[in-house]
Amino acid sequence: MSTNKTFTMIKPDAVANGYIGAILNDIIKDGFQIKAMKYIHLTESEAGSFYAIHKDRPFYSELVAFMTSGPIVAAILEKDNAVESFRTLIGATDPTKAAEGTIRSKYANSIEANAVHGSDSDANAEIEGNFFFSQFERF
Ligand code: IDP
Repeated sequence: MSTNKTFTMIKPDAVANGYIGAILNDIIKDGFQIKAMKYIHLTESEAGSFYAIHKDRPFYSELVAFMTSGPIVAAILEKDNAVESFRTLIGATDPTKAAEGTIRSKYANSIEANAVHGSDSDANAEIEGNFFFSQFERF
C-alpha cells in the first residue's frame, strides 16, 4: 500500500545555481504540499549516514563530498501516491535520460549533481523524513 508522503532534497548544485524557487514552484504546481522544510549544510558524517546504503558503490565518497559542498533544502512532501508521483516529476537519475519537462531534465548538471533527491519507497520516505525532522518540525 502506498502512503501519501515522500522526502526530497534540493541538492547543492541546484541551490548554487539559483533554482530553489523554480524547483519549489514545480513541486507545488504538481500538487504537492510542503509538510516540513529546512535549509541546511550537511556535515560529512550526516551525508555519509544518509547515503550509507550506497557505501559500497564506486561513487560513494564523491557523492558525500558533493552533498557537503554547499547548503541544501530538505523537505517532506504530501500528495496521493507521493513517492511514485514525485519520482515521475523529477525524472531519471541521469539528467540526459530524464524525460523532457522533468526537474532533473530542466535543472540538473550530471548524474551526480542531479538537482534533487526523491525517496524510492514508502519505507525510505519514512526513514529519510525522520533522519531530518523531529515531530515538532512537521505538521
Ligand atoms: P536516485 O537519486 O535517482 O534514486 P540512486 O541510484 O539512488 O539514484 O543514487 C543516489 C544518488 O547517487 C543519485 O541521485 C546521484 O546523485 C548519485 N549517483 C547515482 N549514480 C551515480 C553515478 O554513476 N556516478 C555518480 N553519482 C551517482
